[in-house]
Amino acid sequence: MTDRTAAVTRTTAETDIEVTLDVDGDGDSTIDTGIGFFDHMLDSFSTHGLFDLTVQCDGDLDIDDHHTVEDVAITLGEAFTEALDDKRGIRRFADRKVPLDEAVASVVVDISGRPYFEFDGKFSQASVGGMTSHMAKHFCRSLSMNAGLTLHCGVEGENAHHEIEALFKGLARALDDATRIDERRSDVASTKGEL
Ligand SMILES: [Mn+2]
Repeated sequence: MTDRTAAVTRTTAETDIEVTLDVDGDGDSTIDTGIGFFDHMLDSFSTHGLFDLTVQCDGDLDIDDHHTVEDVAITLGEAFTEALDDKRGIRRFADRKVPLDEAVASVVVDISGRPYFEFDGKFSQASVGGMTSHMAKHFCRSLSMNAGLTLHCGVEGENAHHEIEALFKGLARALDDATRIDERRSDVASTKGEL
């Protein structure tokens, strides 16, 4: 199998981002976005998806967390698109439910090349650390749009730290499953012949 890696840089007036990704890694990460809780979530995503991930973001946190979280998701989505290339042999579909104490997140994904996003649930507190809770939903949407994912997420609980962390873990596990190579499949998992 060829390497499934990517290195993507993205610079705008709002953020300056470098992401490297190895889909077939072992969960090593170096993350610095300037938002401690967001770093914790990306570290968790790497650990539970067994993705090697570096994220360096210099964003306009003097305004708020919006551009930083959104643009990291866009850049990470572009990295998945680049790393998965023609998506030959991948399982494509996956679903995971992950609990964290009272919270449960569900993630259903199709690496379809057809971006579509649905979200069911609310976060119990408005923010966690320096991250606005609704930006966790926006992260998933932006990842979906830029990695070409059909993505359905849901979350319930009483503690937003738990809710968001369960969501990132569920996203990691579902994407780990969906990106696995099925050795029986020599082509692309689509009757169209492409994804
Ligand atoms: Mn935590």
